Amino acid sequence: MPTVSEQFKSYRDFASASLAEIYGDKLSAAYKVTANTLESGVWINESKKGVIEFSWKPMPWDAQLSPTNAIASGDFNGDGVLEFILAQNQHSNQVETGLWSGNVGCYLEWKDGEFQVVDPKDSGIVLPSDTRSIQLIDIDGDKLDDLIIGQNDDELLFFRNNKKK
Ligand SMILES: [Ca+2]
Ligand SMILES: [Ca+2]
Repeated sequence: MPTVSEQFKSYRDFASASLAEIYGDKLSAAYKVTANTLESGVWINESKKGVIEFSWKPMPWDAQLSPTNAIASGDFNGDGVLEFILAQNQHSNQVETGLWSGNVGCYLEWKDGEFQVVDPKDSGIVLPSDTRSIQLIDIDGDKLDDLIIGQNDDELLFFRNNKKK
């Protein structure tokens, strides 16, 4: 809605406006949907013989700071358990929404049935832009998965897994 920037001269005016003030009479004709949760998380398969069952496990608060566009999982540290790397943020929103740049990506380990957030200075994974995709690929032929990360309107990023064999 390009008219929003003309209609509201400050972020304060926009932030304090009601939906009716922003959308006017178009609001009553809008298609409405509802969501039960907006959290990022995983479905855990807890099926037993003859009984299919999944449980929902939301990711920790750190992972909820920005929308997640892609997730890669792999045993990046070689301990036999999967880790998760989240590509996050969104910079292509409409003007009334603004940038969603709440996180620098997220690296999660799984320990004792819970996600553990690994600090970016320890994981080496820093993705502050609008990251949209993650692919695992062994770039250097050492049989360890490395990462190629796609960013919206920006260069590709390569992360080499430097875990010692
Ligand atoms: Ca692991
Ligand atoms: Ca490699």
